Amino acid sequence: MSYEVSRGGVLLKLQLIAPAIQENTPLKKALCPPLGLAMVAALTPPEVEVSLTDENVTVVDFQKETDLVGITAQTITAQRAYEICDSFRARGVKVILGGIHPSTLPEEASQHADAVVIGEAEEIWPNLIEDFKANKLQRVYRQRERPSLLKLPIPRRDLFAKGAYYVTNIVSTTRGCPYSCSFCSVTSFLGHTYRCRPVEEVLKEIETLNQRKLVVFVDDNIVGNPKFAKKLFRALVPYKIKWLAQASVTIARDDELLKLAAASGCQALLIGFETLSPANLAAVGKRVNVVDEYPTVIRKIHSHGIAIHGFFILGLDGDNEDVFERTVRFAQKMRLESAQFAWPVPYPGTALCESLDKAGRIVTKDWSQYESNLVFKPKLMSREVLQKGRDWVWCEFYSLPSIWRRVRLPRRNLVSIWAVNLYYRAFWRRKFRADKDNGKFEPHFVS
Ligand code: B12
Ligand code: SF4
Repeated sequence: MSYEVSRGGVLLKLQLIAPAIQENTPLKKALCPPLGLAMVAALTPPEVEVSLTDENVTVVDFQKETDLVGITAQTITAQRAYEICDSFRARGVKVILGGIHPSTLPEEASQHADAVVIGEAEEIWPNLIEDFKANKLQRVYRQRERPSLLKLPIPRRDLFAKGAYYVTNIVSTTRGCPYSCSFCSVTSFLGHTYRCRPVEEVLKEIETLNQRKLVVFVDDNIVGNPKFAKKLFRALVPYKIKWLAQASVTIARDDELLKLAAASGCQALLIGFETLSPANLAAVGKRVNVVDEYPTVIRKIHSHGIAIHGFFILGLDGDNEDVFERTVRFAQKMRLESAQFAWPVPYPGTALCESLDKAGRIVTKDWSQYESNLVFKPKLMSREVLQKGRDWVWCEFYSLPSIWRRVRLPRRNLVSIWAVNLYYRAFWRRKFRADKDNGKFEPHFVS
């Protein structure tokens, strides 16, 4: 018996949910909305009524009339995703899990869902909906080939909660990465090949954005294919947008590319420098980076008026206790506008996870702790030293004298850059205060 017949021809109601990443939600505002779910919504046949709940900014309504629930999960949200799955299933509602974590650990996800979607949804989702309607849902749907990025539908941004995000204009133009850094989930999830959307289709999507002032490209590396990037940047010039994206250091090796990025409205690049140690870089397989080049890369990018948000990892296997001071002084000296300092997180499916697991160095597989807690034993220092050192680096980098020294000079977007710095400063101060209340170490703020 088909689903329409059993419901007397009524519309099918699908609820898509992004689980909260932290306690004390909903927040007044989150950074950005879940683009993956907006894409799943766009892939859904028109006879299905779709709603989208981002638990970071709204409460999940478990009583809402719903025929099918689709939940996305990263590792950090997996635990919460499973709780939501279990609640809906206890009410007899069928639940589908998708996204990077269920794709990596489908057997684990299967224990909480009626079906698991492994990989990108483009080719799978419409068939899954047909199976659901015919009451023939399979346990696992696996993407056979990486979907082409040709003629992708436009994500259903109309489903995002209004006024709930700092940035709503997030756009994806490419998928995959030719590199394979041991700590990164991207290659195993999206493949080694770098797939690009047709530039004309990206432009059409940009034209649908409500206010196009600031666009964030969520690609892992906007310049992974320089030919594509140049075509995109040239085409963006007349749109007069401002944009941000992640990029590799290679952008500074190609003057034309860098010039075009600046001309097309690039305001800031998020760059994974990761480490100042060539041995660490080799060990994690980040072949694209050359440490000696970093100062030139930074100066060149700055000379085009583009700000840099640096990503650094502290506590890699070649790091001893001097990594903290060395890294923060470098980031300060180079006047990075902002930066993040993480410890290695052994996400399932990564080479890092496999090697640490084999060596018995992973201390917990409670996914909710991945990111917020140190979940592995570092090689050349104790866990406590890494914890304290990482916290000290954040305090030092976001101390007022440090912010002043790094960003005082007249430059583009000065107000936004200060706002980002003060946001990070406030965020970490709050966290350290909470840690102190819980009896944990509280680092000393320089000011
Ligand atoms: C943009 C982005 C962000 C943004 C926005 C996040 C958001 N609200 O969605 C911000 C900056 C806020 C962010 C934060 C974080 N991120 Co992030 N982020 C990304 C990035 C670069 C792109 C994601 C994206 O939008 N892709 C485009 C959309 C269209 O694709 P998609 O989401 O994968 O969805 C497709 C499929 O996965 C599938 N799908 C997804 N969900 C579902 C659900 C169902 C039911 C179905 C059927 C299918 C399906 O269908 C979609 C279409 O094909 C990815 C890297 C990557 N390439 O995946 C990292 C990535 C997802 N982030 C990562 C991490 C670690 C984080 C943080 C924990 C970082 C931190 N230190 O705090 C936080 C967590 C916050 C959170 N949970 O929202 C890791 C996750 C690793 C893991 N195993 O969990 C990734 C993979 C980066 C990496 N290098 O490893 N992130
Ligand atoms: S860290 Fe960057 S370069 Fe390395 S695999 Fe991930 S996306 Fe690619």
